[in-house]
Amino acid sequence: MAKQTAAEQYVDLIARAGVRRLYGVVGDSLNPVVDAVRRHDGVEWIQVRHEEVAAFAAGAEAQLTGRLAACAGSCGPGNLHLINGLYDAHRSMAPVLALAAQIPSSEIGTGYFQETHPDRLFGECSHYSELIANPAQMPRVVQTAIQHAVGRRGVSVVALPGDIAGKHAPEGSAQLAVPLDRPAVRPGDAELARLVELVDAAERVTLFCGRGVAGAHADVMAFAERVKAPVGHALRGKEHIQYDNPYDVGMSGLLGYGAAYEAMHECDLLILLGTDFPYTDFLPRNVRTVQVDNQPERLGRRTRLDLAVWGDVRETLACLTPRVQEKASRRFLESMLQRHARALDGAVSAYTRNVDTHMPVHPEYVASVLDEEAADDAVFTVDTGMCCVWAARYLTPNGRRRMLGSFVHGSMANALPQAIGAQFLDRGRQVVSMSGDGGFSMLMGDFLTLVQYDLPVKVVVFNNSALGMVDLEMMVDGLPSYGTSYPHTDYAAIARAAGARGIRVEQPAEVREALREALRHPGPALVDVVTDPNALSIPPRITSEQLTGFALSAGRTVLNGGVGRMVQLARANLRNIPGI
Ligand SMILES: Cc1ncc(C[n+]2csc(CCOP(=O)(O)OP(=O)(O)O)c2C)c(N)n1
Repeated sequence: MAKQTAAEQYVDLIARAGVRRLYGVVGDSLNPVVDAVRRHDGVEWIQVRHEEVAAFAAGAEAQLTGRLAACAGSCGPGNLHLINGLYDAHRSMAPVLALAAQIPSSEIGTGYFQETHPDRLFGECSHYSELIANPAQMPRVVQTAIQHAVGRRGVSVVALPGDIAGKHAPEGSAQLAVPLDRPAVRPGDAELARLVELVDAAERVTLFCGRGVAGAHADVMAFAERVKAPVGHALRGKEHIQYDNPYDVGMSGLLGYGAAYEAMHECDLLILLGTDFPYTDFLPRNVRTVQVDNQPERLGRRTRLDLAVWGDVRETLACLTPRVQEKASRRFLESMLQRHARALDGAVSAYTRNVDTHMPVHPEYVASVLDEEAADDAVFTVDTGMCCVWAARYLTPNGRRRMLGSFVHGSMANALPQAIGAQFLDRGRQVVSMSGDGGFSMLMGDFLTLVQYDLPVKVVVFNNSALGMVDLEMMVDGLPSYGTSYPHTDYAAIARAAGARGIRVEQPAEVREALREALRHPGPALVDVVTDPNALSIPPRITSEQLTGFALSAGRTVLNGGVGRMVQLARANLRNIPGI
């Protein structure tokens, strides 16, 4: 094999680890790597407009596939721009390898032009962050970085000075031993035995599910049936557990709805399955609680536990279900299903009145029509802000749709960049970015990336000319709105000027046809819907002490609003109850 440069070896290694795209912006110290990508058949360079977008896009790919994805930034400001997207990827447990190009190695430590220390800077948002100071480090440091990202699920960063990138790497092909399939984590026998005892001793069991139930739908359903348990979820559990679920009692949390809160507080055994749900005020204090998670550091950090079980949800339930006694009484389950249906019946009427004539257009109406018109396997990316509320309540999961957001890191402007990553992964799949006007305009430059690569992403801008979520926080806190409004902007005109399809919607009657037209359009399209900034009603029981940003809250349903097709699902579940 011909001698490779360190840059060539890097690209070869990531290609072998399954990386197909390297997102980034070129520049000086990064040029040898980008040139190596140009000459490599297996990896494509994706030229974005802002490195933060590169990191978000790689994070989206990794979240959708569970496989390694990659991004890169040039030295100093170039890689510094990656940081927010890398935080998001890391906290979403997305395996992402970031290449942070570094200034010439001879200059490090001298205050040189564009000098930063990426190996230190990225320490907090990565499992591994190392400088390659000698080309001989190349294969082993990159392999270690990949193994950290894949094995521990998060970000790894390799800092590579431009001069080292251009030097010859050690001869011979680079080594790479990356296990791609995750092992199952089976809980210990003693923990399982104690869990069986607790379940058998309980009369009313409730399950509360987070993202850790991914891939365990059938196991959760089988266990819920055996112990007649209502099943609630956190936002990140929704896409994995709410569909085909006769035990569904909705979502808990600030954006929650339905009877999840009641089911969690009125049971005598609460089992937290694969959730790191952070709002402790929503968790009961006087209920026996078990937590199951394959990351032991999460056990007990949100609430006091009677039992901590270190294991995969799937593996744990597969061991547990056959060992626990089947419960005969469905009384608790049925009463919670009824409470859930009643709660949703009340909620849905909050916005459906006059919705097709209400001006400005009600954002909940847009979300509900989008839910009906979007494909059964669509990927929705959801901006932080009010779009999270609309997505939580109106997107109907079915096991094939996916929903990505910045649900742990909570960054604005995530939706468009994540849509870019999702669409590169599969150009044939429908990808819809639910963008706030604040979020969209924050990283709007990368709308041009859609046009440049003819990516058929559909951007739906909920254009309320405001940082609406913050307006709401201020209102609840008794503060006057300040620093939250924008002058009105016609994003459809901007989209058209950029060379994409742009559709402006000001009338409710236009919503459905505009969304249909955009979804049918073969290329990038943006639907700019002028929406009502006063879209949510706050229940009177919320006081200023109770809500400080997202941090609060002792209430059950904090934000009132509709709940879309979930009403039908709740009613359908009631049909299975005899006598109703
Ligand atoms: C990068 C970043 N900056 C600021 C915030 C604080 N913040 C959270 S939501 C939000 C408003 C979002 O406004 P917009 O995108 O217009 O959506 P809306 O809530 O109006 O639907 C702000 C400023 C944040 N989460 N992330």
